[in-house]
Amino acid sequence: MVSVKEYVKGLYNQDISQCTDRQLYHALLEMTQKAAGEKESSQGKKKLYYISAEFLIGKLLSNNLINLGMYDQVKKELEEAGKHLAQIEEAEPEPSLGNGGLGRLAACFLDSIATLGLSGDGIGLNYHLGLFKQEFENNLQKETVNPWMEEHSWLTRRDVSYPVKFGGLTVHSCLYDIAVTGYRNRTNQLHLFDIDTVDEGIVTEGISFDKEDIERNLTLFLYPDDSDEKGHLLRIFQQYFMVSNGAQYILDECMAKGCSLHDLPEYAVIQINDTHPTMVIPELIRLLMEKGIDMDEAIDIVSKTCAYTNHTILAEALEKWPIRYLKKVVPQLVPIIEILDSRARRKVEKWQKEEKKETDNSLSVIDGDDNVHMAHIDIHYGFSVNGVAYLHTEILKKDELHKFYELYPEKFNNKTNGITFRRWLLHCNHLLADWITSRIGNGYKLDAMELKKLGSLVDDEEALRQVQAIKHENKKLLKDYLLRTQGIEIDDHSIFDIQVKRLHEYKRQQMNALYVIHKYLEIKGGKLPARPITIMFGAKAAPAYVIAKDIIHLILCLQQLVNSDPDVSPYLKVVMVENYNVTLAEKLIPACDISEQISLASKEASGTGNMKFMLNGAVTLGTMDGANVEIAQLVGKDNIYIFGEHSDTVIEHYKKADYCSRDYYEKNEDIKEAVDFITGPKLMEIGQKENLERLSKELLNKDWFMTLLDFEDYVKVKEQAYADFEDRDAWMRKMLVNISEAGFFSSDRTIMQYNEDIWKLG
Ligand code: 26Q
Repeated sequence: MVSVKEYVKGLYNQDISQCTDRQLYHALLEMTQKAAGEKESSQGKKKLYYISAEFLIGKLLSNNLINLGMYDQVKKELEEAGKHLAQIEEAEPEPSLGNGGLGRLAACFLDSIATLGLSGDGIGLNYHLGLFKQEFENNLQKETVNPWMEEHSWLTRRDVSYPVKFGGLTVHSCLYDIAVTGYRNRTNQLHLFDIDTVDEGIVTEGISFDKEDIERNLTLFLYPDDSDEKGHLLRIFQQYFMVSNGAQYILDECMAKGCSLHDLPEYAVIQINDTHPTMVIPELIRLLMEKGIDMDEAIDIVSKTCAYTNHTILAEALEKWPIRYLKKVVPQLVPIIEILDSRARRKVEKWQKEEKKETDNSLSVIDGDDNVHMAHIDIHYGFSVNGVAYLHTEILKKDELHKFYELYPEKFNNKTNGITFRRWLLHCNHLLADWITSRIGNGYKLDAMELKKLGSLVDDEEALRQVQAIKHENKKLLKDYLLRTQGIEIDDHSIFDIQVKRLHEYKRQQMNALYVIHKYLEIKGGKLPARPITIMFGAKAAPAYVIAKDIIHLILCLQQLVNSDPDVSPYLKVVMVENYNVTLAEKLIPACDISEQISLASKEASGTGNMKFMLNGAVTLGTMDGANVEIAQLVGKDNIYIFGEHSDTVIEHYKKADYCSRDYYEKNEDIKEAVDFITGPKLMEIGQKENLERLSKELLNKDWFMTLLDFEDYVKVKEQAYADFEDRDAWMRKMLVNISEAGFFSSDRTIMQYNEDIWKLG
């Protein structure tokens, strides 16, 4: 490897010490890109294409330096010249090309695919502005643009272009690649399609823009506000643009390898990340027919090539598009989708007759209201359907997709999510990673199950003290970072209780906020906690999601009230970090004591934040939902705090429609007091009447995600966790058990399972 010193000299004719952080960032970016380009990326016969509307990759510099084995030398050289890598990293913009879990999962998967030496690329869109940037103003969320593309960036322009035809408009794509470095292994590619005519200048106020100017807005934003028809149409334009480019690229690559298109499934497997890329199925069929393959065979080929991952059980999140939208945007796909519908209907009808089942049309592609159900296309015309955690897959099979499961039992399988330990341990928590290495060697970096070896240290007092010291050091680092970047002050001797994730009612940030009110009132009444508590939140709400924004408003008002009350603030602090993103996650997670995973049981498909916290030695406070179930099983009941109603009971409540939040409000004085406080004089003075009243009404009259049902148990178990925190040795043991059992959640394990069961790459 060429030295940084030499490289910088060649580039700027300067010494490292004379360069700005920005200059050094550019130099390191170039060096890293060159090194990545020299790695092997030879193609086997069969290749995986992971197609996804989101890849939440986060900053890449440190991650790539680690994976390429350059990190230590670069850091040393910089330090010798008085520079710090952590500082230089701050010059790197974060590409926010995803909303949350699903997008971050795709990024973790690309890391593992390359690390395992598998042949597999990502296919997505190059959103110029990514997810909006969140700002707080008057205790409300405001959205602004979040540009990330610069002259020097990780994007490499490729000499590839495809025509993509929409109803009434043809555009010509361009392609950018981002190198995906594997840990000490090959380099793969993330292919991001774009068009040259996108114009950032069309953004007017905040994140408003002309939704009909497709040539200028096609890849401008990730998921534009989708509350109206124009927003939905733009989303379909984006989806088709992605899959048409993807399909053309895949066919070209296969043909270049000498594949006859009849043998496509031997050369390509396409993993469809939720329903957003579903149109790749009819598009591939269309392209194969254009190349002379008859329809029956085209459908057969595509059905053997595509596999579908489901990430949600929320019925309202399952995509269905009115056929008239598709007629407008992608008229050429409509006849194909209609044929796919009639074939599916025939198949279902025959099966229902044979099995003597009642006939119904609930499995059709197009329903009676002329809506196209994207997931139904995937299930009928893909060869694999997987959920993302044990419980999630079970619920799909038993409830949400039960009939499909009966029809195609062989297609259904579970692939419990994972996270890449390179980013979520080696990069974000150097102190812990170095300590682990000193105790059990380097093996865990490629075989995460080796972390189990740490289990034998639970009775080693020195080890416990070291783990405690590392956690405290990370808390101090977070404290400094929040003070410097957000002007927020926290006490590093307090308990760090953290809930960071997208804002959604089912994730129940509102329950945590109600707890804050409860604790505030207790402290006001003279009941003081044994140790100060810092409750931290980080969350973006979808711009059009009214109640989610009301919840943010409540948290921000509580932050103002609690932190400015001299009776309370020495014991309780509320922190809502602004613009929660991957970069902030990397600072928050290593510093966390208690990880809040409090979704309503049955609603969180998996969660992946829960895994990141566990790996970094936080103890989970959560419901038996998503992958929490598997965490609980691995660490045992003494090392996790579980509360709340069981998923079966919750599902029953929905079926019977017998949950009434007001009953809980009337019955329980603590609940009543906390809910009343939302619209009481103290918060009304700080906040907006309209928002607070709407939220309070929602909790009392609807509470669709059953906050009040679980509140009492939540308070009880949370208090137990806080009390247990005081037995420092016992707590460190819990931390160690969590770290040592986290190996299962390495995305390397997840990817090996995808490969063994679904992709079968050579
Ligand atoms: C759909 C239609 C129109 C506009 C937007 C969307 C849309 C966008 C993003 C629907 C869903 C998403 C993202 C979903 C998501 O992040 N799901 C999460 O996936 C994680 C990885 O599997 C799981 O861990 C989480 O439990 C799940 O919520």
